Formats: sequence, structure tokens, C-alpha cells
Amino acid sequence: MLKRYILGLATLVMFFLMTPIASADKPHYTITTDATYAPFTFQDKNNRYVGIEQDMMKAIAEREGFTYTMKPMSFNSAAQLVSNGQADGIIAGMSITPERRQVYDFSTPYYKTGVAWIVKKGSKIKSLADLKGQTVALKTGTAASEYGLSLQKKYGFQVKYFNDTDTMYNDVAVGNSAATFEDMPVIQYAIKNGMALKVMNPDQPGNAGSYGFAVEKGKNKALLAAFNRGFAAIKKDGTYDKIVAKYLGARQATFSGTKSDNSTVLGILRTNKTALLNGLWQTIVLTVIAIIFASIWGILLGIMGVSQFSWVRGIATTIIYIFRGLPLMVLAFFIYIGLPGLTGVKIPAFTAGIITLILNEGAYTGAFVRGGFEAVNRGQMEAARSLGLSYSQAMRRVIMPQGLRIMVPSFINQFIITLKDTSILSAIGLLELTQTGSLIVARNSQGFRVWAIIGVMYLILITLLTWFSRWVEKRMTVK
Ligand code: ASN
Repeated sequence: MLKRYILGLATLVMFFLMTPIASADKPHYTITTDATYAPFTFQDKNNRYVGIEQDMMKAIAEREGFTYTMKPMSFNSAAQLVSNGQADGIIAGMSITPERRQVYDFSTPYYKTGVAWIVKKGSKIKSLADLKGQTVALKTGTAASEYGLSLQKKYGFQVKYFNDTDTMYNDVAVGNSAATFEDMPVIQYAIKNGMALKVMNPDQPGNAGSYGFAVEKGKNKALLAAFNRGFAAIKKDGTYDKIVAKYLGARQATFSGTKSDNSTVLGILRTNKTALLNGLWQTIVLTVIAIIFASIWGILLGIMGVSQFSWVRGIATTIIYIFRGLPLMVLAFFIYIGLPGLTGVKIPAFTAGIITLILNEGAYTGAFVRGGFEAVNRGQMEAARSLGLSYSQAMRRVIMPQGLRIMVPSFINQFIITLKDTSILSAIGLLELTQTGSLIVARNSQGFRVWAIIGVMYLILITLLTWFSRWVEKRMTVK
């Protein structure tokens, strides 16, 4: 009965882990983008990704007859996925620079840019020299951050890093950082939409250049050619100009435009209902699959850990040592970004996230399961064996039932930790609850309210999970 249940579950999970494969007739690509880079890519009030780049890509794909899956995430991850061959192309306000040309092939330039240096509105800072000893906010992996860094020695400021532009702006707006560097069109759009910041070099952008669509160097030639052809066509027939005018002409509700909806917790809940529910669902799915498989894997490791054979015990100890020792985020990056670079096999973020959780939580589970079995009196094993039971019979009938029972509180604890650990997977772009929160804050700058909502949602989930575990525990002990 149990076997059939597990088998059914495993099939379901396999189904979940498979990547959707595109229809055979049209080429299908995976394109990454910067999730919070208005006016080029950002979420609108209905949590749909919009912006100049999103409209461009749609128009180009239609003309050129290809389909694509758009993956919004931090710029740094978006760029790495393409340079590693995990994704086919990137359209993310990406400046064409000589260093990047060594790693990527770029399309025809599609938008002019240059770096601005930015302070809070009303700030006392008047020149770069005033930044001495101050902190400057930079965004990881960007051309603007490189530019900022090139001035660091001369002007003697400290730097701190952020993964997205809006959090970085906020840090300056609330006065934590004295200044920041970001691309001119991006900051100008934010200021136009109510960000209380000021550009100090509006007429002299640093490192003037252009944005380009990029693919990994030497790869995806057909996609790049299609982009260039499509771009030339939408430029020629006026579609491109219309797209740009659509976003730059009208005031967009990205930063302050949705004030009334964001002034109360209820308003935020209502505006972001779909996004929050999707994030919640993703967190639940990750947690449930990870809990089930990490428990199975952990119990297996625990049994191996008390094996009669020292080499089996050795294997268990080594596995537990490695995966308990690695920080979860390092493991996630290794599996998602590191491994595919080596093997050339793409791993979807969801699968990478699940594998990360199973390995990490499974190691912790393995450690306490092993401890639990060891705690069941050794004498009991001897007694069972002297009654004529084989080692595995003694294990299954005598040691395991008692051991598992004392482990129940540890299991519940581990389940809660697993749920909380799913939030770390936002780093590889999974749109779970935490990442959803980041994106909402990026849009409405309501850090306090949004993070309070997300916090309460986690607490509710944890309470439900604890109740459920206690219920199972009771049923186990009644038997
Ligand atoms: N403009 C940045 C760069 O070129 C990319 C970004 O932040 N989306 O590095």
C-alpha cells in the first residue's frame, strides 16, 4: 500500500520536474531578463511583465516565427544563465561592452545609454569628491557598477551591493547609502515616476554606449540573426518607435502611481493577490516535495549510518558531512549554475531547487535519524538477534519503529526548517513567496507593509505545517 503510494507520488514529481518542451514546428528559446528594470522590463499592476524590451521581443518573435519562455530574475543571474548555456538569450538593458563581447555575441544596438551618478533629492553631496568615506550602492554584475568601481580609489568611498535596481534606489532614498550609479534611461524613468533621487551628471553620462540583446558567444546564431532581422523590421515600420513612445510618453504606474492601492495592507493584498497566491503555491509545492523526498533520503542515510558494514557507514557519514557543511545557497548555485557549465545539461530552476533542498535537508535528517537509531538501546538489537531475527528483520521490526517514534519532534523541526529554507531559492530566480515579496516591493516601495504580509504568510504556513505534523504524530503513537 505504502509502496504504491510512494510510486504514485514519485511519478507525479517526475511529471513536475520535466521541463515543458516546445511544439516541434517553431523554434523555442529561453530568454532571461532583469525583472525590475523599468522602462525596459518591469511588472505592471496585474503582475504581468511589460516594458520596451518585452514588447520588442514579442513583436520580433511574431515576425520571425519563433516562440520563447521569458525568465525574469536579477540581472546577474540572467547574464550568468546565458553565459553558461542554461538559457538561449538575454534582453535586460545590457550594455554592450568590450569585456562582455568576449563572452557574448550582441545584436544590433537597440537603445542608447550611459552611466548616471545619483544622490537623494536634497542631499548635501555636490560632487564626487564629497563621497569620500561615504557608502555607495551598486548593483551586482552591471556595467554601471564597474563604472562606479573605477572611481572608487580616486574618490575614496565604500561600496555595498544589491541584486536589483529598486532596492538599490531605496537604499539611497532612505539615506543608508550616499549615492549610487545606474544607467541614465533607467534612473530618469524612475525619477519621472516619483523616485526622490537626483542625477548629478545629466549631460555627461559615463561610458556612453548602447544596449544589445545577447547570446552566448558562438552559440545560438539563428536566434541572434532572427533578432537582428526582426529588430530591423520593427524599426523600419515604426513599431519600435511606437513601443518606446508607449512607455516613455505616458506616465506609468510603477513607482508612485498606485499610491491609493498601496497605502494600506488590504490595498496591497488586493493589488497583488494573484502574485502572492502564485508565490505561496510555489513555496508550498517546493516544501511538500522537498519534505517527502528529503525524509525518504534522510531515513536511508540514517539506516546506512548504523549499518553493520563500516564502508556503508563511511558513505553515509561522508554524504552527511558534505551536504550539511555546504551553505544552502552555495549548493543551489552549484547545481543550477555550476553543474550545467560543466556537463552542458540544462537544469530548470525548479528542479535545481528541489535537488538542493533534498540534498541539504536530507543530510540533516540523515544525521538525526542515525542518532535516533543509535539511541535505541543497543541491547535491543542483541536481544532481537538472539531471538533469531536477522539483522534487517531486527532493524525493521524492533529498532526502526522505536527509533522513528523518538525522532518525530526532530522531523517536525526539520519540516519547518525546510519550509523556511525555500526562501533562499529566490536567489536562483524561483518565484516563490520571498521573491514575490521582493518584486512587489520593487514596484511599490512599501517595504514595511509587504514584508509584514510575507512574514505573516510564512507564519501561517508554519503553523499549519506544525498542526499537521502533530496530527500525524498522534496517529503514529496511538497505533
Ligand atoms: N544595465 C546593466 C548593465 O549593462 C544591466 C542591468 O542592470 N539590467 O550592466
